[in-house]
Amino acid sequence: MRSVRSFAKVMTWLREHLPPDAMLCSGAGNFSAWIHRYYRFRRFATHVAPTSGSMGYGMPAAVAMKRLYPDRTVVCIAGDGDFLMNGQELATAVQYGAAFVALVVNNGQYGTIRMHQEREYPGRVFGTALRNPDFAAYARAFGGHGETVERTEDFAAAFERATASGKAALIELKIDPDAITPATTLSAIREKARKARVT
Ligand SMILES: Cc1ncc(C[n+]2csc(CCOP(=O)(O)OP(=O)(O)O)c2C)c(N)n1
Ligand SMILES: [Mg+2]
Repeated sequence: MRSVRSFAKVMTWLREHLPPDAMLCSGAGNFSAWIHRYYRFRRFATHVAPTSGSMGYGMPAAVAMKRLYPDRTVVCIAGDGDFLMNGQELATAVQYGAAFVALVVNNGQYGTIRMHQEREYPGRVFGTALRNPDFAAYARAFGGHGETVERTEDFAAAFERATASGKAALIELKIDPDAITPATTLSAIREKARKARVT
């Protein structure tokens, strides 16, 4: 399966191309580590995210922010598990003409939980794999704009098309499930945990 090799490059592209007053909305999951590591917030109160770490927050937040600030760029960044908790808010976005762009960071899993599983019980994976829909088709079914990006270099054009559509838009980013944090991989965490268990 092809995948976006560098989510870091996607985030730095956004850092360099979004206006300083752009609003980023996100929920919870390991994907958010890339926002904190690579994006640069240049205005007060431009990151709308839950201090409680609740998943599903980004989509309704993005609808609200685009309604409050129709002239600003609003981007929701969601994990695949995160998005599926409130992705149906696309209906509200389309109904009220809230044209923001949602990025769905699809690694096919509840990555945060899988990371904890590998660290505490290496190789013992339970209930963290996700069977996902075709996210782009899902967005189009609501009357929004939907695209799938499988290569890092295709992101910029997809983002520009999504913005130019003038509709609520979704871009699915296919991400390598092994790329679990900006600094390490699932395989490395598993190996480290296995070695620590050998007595
Ligand atoms: C409402 C809610 N349910 C469960 C959790 C526990 N939880 C934290 S992160 C996570 C998985 C996130 O998966 P995903 O959105 O796909 O992001 P990834 O870690 O894969 O990048 C879960 C289940 C939570 N924070 N909020
Ligand atoms: Mg995920």
